[in-house]
Amino acid sequence: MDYRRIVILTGAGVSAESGVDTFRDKNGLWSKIDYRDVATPEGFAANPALVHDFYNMRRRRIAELEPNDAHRALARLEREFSGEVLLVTQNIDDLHERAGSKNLIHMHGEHRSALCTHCGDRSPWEGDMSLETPCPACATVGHLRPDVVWFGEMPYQMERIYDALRAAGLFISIGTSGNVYPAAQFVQEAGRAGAHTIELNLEPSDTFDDFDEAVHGPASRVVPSYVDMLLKS
Ligand code: BV8
Repeated sequence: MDYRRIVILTGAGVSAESGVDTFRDKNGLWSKIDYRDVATPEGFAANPALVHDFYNMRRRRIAELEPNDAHRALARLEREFSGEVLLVTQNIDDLHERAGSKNLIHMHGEHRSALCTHCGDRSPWEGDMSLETPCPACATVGHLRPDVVWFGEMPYQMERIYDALRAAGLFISIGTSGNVYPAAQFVQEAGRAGAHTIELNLEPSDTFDDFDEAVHGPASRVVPSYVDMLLKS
């Protein structure tokens, strides 16, 4: 198993044991609120205050939480693996960074970032945001939005991600249900380019059949043991 380059995709499941809500599980976020109202440009145009409340609530919650053993094991893999490790997350939380991951892409944006729809500036953001909040760069009011990728919008750094998938020797998918595209299609992209593909998830995902291998169980258990195995091999 001589993998030179590893690409890892994570979803909400990697942060579940830290207390971050997932989206599509029984008591997931989308069972409490319609994603069209809070995670689409149309929803934001129709009711920006509702969307700001939704992301302000999640930003406050995530600030109280800590990374878990799965986040820490992935940071250790990046530090100790002799080859290249790229971590692509669909999550907007900052638990991977707080666990020490550096080579990281937030393809769906970050809750600790603000995007101005007037000047296009993206700035680090702490605390609540509202329609009255002036843009840190152009100072205009009423144009600030959470810097997250909503449905119908183009995810971030897609070229860099596709280049890495096509050069990967190993593709690992962790804590994602395989419902949302283009992320759900990454396993096929990597597999087509010859990568070995493995799913580490609580249960089989909707793209389970696309993987060469799978280990099912809580991320805080299956990720550290898989990383141990990789670093020993
Ligand atoms: C785009 C915002 C053009 C931030 C999110 C093709 C076919 C069909 C539809 C489409 C298609 N192409 C595009 C679409 C439309 C759409 C889409 O996919 N719709 C779906 C619903 C059908 N996609 C888009 O609009 C995307 N943009 O396509 O642009 C384009 C096309 C090609 C190439 C480039 C561009 C934009 C999508 C981004 C939307 N924004 N979030 C936020 O508020 O957070 S998506 C949202 O869902 C989150 O970001 C999240 O990451 C993503 C996926 O959810 P998961 O992370 O997988 O979470 P989920 O709850 O579903 O699953 C959790 C999993 O963890 C479960 O499997 C569970 O078993 C497991 N688990 C739970 N606990 C644990 C665990 N595992 C381990 N341990 C545990 N303890």
